[in-house]
Amino acid sequence: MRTDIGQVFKLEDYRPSDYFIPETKLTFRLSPEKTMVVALLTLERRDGVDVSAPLVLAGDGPMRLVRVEVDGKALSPEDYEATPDSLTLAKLPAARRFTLLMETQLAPSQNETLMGLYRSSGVYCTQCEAEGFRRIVYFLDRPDILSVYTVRIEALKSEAPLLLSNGNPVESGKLEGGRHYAVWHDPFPKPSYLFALVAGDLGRITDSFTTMSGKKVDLGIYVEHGKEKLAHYAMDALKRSMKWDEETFGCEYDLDVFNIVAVSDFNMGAMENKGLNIFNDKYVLADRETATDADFANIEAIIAHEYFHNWTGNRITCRDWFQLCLKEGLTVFRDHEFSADQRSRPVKRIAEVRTLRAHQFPEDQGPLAHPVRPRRYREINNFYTATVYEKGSEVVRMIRTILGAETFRQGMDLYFLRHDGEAATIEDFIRVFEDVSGRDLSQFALWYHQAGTPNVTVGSSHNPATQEFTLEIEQSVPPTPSESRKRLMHIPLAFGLVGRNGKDLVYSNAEGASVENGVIHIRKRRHTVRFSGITERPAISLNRGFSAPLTLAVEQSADDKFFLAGNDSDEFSRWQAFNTLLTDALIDAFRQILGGKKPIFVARLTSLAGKIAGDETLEPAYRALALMLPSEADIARDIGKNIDPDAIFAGREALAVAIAKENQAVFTHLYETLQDRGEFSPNAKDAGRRALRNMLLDYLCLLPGGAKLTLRHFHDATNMTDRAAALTMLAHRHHGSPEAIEALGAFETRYASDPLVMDKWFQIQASVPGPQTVESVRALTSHPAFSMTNPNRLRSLVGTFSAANQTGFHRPDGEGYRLFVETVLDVEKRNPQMASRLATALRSWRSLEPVRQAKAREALLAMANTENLSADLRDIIERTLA
Ligand code: 0A1
Ligand code: ZN
Repeated sequence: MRTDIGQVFKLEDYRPSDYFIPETKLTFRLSPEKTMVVALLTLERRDGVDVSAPLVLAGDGPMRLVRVEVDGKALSPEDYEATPDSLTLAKLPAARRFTLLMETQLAPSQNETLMGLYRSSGVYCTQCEAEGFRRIVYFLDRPDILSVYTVRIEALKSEAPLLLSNGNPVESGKLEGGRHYAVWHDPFPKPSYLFALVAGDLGRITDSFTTMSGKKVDLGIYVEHGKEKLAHYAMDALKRSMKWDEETFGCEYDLDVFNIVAVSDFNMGAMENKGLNIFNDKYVLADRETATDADFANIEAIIAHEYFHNWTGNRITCRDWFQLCLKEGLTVFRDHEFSADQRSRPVKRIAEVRTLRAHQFPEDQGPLAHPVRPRRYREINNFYTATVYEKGSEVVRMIRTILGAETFRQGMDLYFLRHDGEAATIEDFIRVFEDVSGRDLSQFALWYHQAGTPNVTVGSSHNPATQEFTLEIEQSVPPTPSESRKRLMHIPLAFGLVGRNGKDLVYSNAEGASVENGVIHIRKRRHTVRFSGITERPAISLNRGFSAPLTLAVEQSADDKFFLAGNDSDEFSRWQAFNTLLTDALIDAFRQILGGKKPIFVARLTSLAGKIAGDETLEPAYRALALMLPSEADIARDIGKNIDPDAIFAGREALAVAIAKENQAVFTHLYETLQDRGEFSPNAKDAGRRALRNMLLDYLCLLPGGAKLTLRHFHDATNMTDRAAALTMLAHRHHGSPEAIEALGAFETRYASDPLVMDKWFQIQASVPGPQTVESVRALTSHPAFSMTNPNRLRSLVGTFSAANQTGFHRPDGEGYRLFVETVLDVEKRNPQMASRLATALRSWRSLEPVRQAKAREALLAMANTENLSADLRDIIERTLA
């Protein structure tokens, strides 16, 4: 484990390497305890670099260096200096090109970090992003070193009949002693983080895809034997992704084969290794019996995401890790667009914004805030964040909003043309859009460079005499760690002036800001924007489609909000209007409860929920999202400080009950009519119907007889979506009832041998609200299906408890935090990356009320005062406390 040495990496320190590695030849002789790796590198000194310049290669982990040769001649140990994290060669040949051979010895079976070469259920696999390759062999392990790889893998055929690496297969054959080999060659120069190897005994499904230029690509998905039938949805998603990328961005696949391997021990979702994507099996395996509609949608999105990286990430990669958003933000944008095209655009947009607010906003508003393109880091693993990914995607979306779809596409074409085969920067990316549009995007670029969620406040007035409608708009960006003074942003604010008939009013002129194609461009602190020719006072619909990731405070009457919630032609803003009304009511309820009062809700609000539920002009998936109350975390974020999670919970439950009571008849009727008929399909339409029906049940289960109704739903379920939804309602809303106990038991018996489904069972129990859940989570850590070493199990139980159970985790006596600290420190010994991800659950500790805040601080200090913390965990803890 790399312990913290306090080294800070800075963007401004970037220097090109003195040496390049045009060619890399690797031979792996695989064995669980003793794997030998021979790396033969062709090195090249950069023009102008002195022959005396030392070559410093990066290393990490318990790898043993057994041999070093330069130009075929063995070096003795005094000719080089090898430490666990570097190999330095000071005396090198005068020739510009020379070879370096290194042999290392590894023990993949002992590797619990899940970085570098490790074993998952007996399968050899690798994870090299960001800095895992250096755990295999010393290397210039940085993304701007692009090399052509040839990989030979040797293994016992009985242990590993399957031998995969990047690129195209070249050769394979038998060896002595029951061993065999395969050689792979990847003609596309790539950085080491995209290297991959898989060897093991796996089942597979195959298919093919013919690209737009008529080239046939062999597709393979490899899974545990017996799980092949669960991989067909992923295969279908892959073929749809390949087609979509050709049609939408002109991006064609470039190798003869494309393989995906599902493994059960994986720190993240998946990895885009060239031609050989490695996936967390959670994002590959699915059928109606084991996967929810949300799982299907995630699989589709992640398969697409990794595939899209082939152009945005692999063909054009990042110059350094500060540019991570260059590949991630852009690729998330692309996968979002793909899902929007495959499913429902407005529903997808609402879901994206909910995720952004749930994960990125708290990050941006807390101690871990950082720009989309950070300027410094201590541990790059801690920058695979919602800011880099999700906000990074929003920034790309804003570029498209500003330029228009057509010019945006021209910019993307230019990006591919100009930078193919390169390691690029955010500046390169912005420049292509400036070049195709002739616009100056320098102020806009602050979205990449400045952390924090901008606040925009808006007031309005209408003068019937002059027929003028005026908006007073003001922007501010709150201070974030290490950036106290902020510059003014260029904010594209999409808007509509909605008239009494629900249609947007047409104005004759707008002044005070540039207003183009339904977008106000805010660039100054204050703008007074005057629209002329406005005969009636409109309701203003702002930030339509969530055109910019900001928090918006509009001075607006309740009448206008209700009007927009029923009439805005922009579906996102219409959802937003109702959601704002719900949030306002929930914040008010929170205050009432803290003041010792019973919250009351206006009938106008609760009955609107019934109208939306039954509005046949809206698609069911949309109605389901509208009826979903803001989460406890959403409410806490909007309240901002002095958070008492118990009061938030009580207020939210009270509103749910009020809505259920008000609409019992409508909801019951709809619930009956929406019942599943016919064949199961995970398509968006059927999933939407299930989502609405389960949302209605979520209310009905609160009424008398609700537990019985929900138990019937559970037993009648013919798919995992309905079964898991009913189980959640019983466990959360009828905790400890005979119905809940029966359903939890039945689920456990049915799925005891399916780890991915048992994850749902852990997740549901870890998120049961209330103080008793700490004890049940602790008890569940001894359940036979649980494992402290498997990231999916850990995330399901401890991750869910700490990140998604507000009342349980933030128990006022600090017991939730104690369990959390124990687990994080235990996990850290094996898998620092996993530990530091778990540890981010305390990032919003300063917004808690004083008693909980003090306990949370104690927990953070307990971790901070632990000796020999990994670089990963120390970085998170110290920034959280700073
Ligand atoms: N590039 C991957 C994310 C990823 C990053 C680090 C990993 O190491 C454990 C794994 C995956 C993606 O964006 O999907
Ligand atoms: Zn990615």
